[in-house]
Amino acid sequence: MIDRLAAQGVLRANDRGGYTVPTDRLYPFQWNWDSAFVAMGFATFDAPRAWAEIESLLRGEWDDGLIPQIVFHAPSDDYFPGPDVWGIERDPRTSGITQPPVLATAARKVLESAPGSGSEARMAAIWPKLRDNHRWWARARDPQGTGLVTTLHPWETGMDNSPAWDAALDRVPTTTRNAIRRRDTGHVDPAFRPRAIDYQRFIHLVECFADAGWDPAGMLAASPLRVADVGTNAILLRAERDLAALATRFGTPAERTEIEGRIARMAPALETLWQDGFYLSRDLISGAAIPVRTSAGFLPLFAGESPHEAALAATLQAWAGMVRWLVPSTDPAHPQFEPLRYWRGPVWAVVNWMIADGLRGNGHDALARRVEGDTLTLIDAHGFSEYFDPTTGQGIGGATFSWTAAIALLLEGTR
Ligand code: 9WN
Repeated sequence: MIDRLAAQGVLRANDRGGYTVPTDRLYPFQWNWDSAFVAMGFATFDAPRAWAEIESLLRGEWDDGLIPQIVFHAPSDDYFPGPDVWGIERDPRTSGITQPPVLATAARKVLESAPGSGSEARMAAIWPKLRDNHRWWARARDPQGTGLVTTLHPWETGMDNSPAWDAALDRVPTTTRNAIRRRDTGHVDPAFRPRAIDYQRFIHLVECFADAGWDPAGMLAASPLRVADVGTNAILLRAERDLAALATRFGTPAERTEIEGRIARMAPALETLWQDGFYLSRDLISGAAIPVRTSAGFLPLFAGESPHEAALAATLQAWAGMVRWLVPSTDPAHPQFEPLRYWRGPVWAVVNWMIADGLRGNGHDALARRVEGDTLTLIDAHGFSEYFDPTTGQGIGGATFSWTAAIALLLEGTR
């Protein structure tokens, strides 16, 4: 049994006054997709606080509609790279890249879980910002209108050191102007974190974008890493569908038509990522499919109805035969699978929640229950850890993690 009060306590303890840090010390600022999940978690017991989470994230939105990966509401020396490495002068200070766009999905869920009590007014107030953010994705990251958005940094995928990015990252130089002063490895065992060379490339990319003046067209042109991430594209398509539903009440008919136009482009484009029996990200520099199966490849189920639901369910069953706990972040049969190292193998509760939702939406109730049940059992046994070893269940990374607590609250009651 999940201890609801303990889960609520994690969110309360990580509340820094209207925004929630992912966990104490390791991540001392507000992160984009973390806060979307956190808002849904808060909505299970405190709707006003859920809206505050969304509103505080949106205070970081840029005039052009970018919702940054990180909003640096208050200073902290506990994390690298801090605001000075990004060098972006605005108030509040932010990073200059983004993360998977779960926010419209979260806003819809918060609204539906707590109708009344001021929710409609708060939704109406944030509508223009959500709308502008979805326009930003289309304009800044798909200027040709292909239906697939481009990701420029592994941090934008939220799955930073996934083996899916290894080959694309190999082309990124390791030189940096900034000295790399990692703080994460002082909080967590380095064996469970990205490697030093990954960080050199992560920072090289940040400096490349700073040199482009954070201008979207300049960044796209200059970036030595450009991928169509299946996870980001699936999450964005789902978010567009949730935005379209919100538009019927909060937008204009023209805005709804505009969103439906994007959906009509994106849904078939997502299907072009189906290759060799799985959804694979595409390297947009080489043009080739990235032949690494990861948990992101199940997320088109979360985007809507998939013509490949049966094959995906069969693949997930096959993975279940290779590890004890679903869903490992990398195919356990892949040579780069590492059960303890961050996005190279461990189970992440937020990804499980999206996959389970997608399985259910595609008629695979039993498998959805298996994924939800594994998630709850892991949290029960090992606490609100950042991620879990899919072979032993061990909780790894930061403890008392906000998004893990949020997912526990969302899933409690499903079994
Ligand atoms: C960089 C906060 C974030 C998550 C990401 C996760 C990790 C940051 C880091 O932590 O990324 O954004 O420094 O490792 O990969 O998904 O949003 O929890």
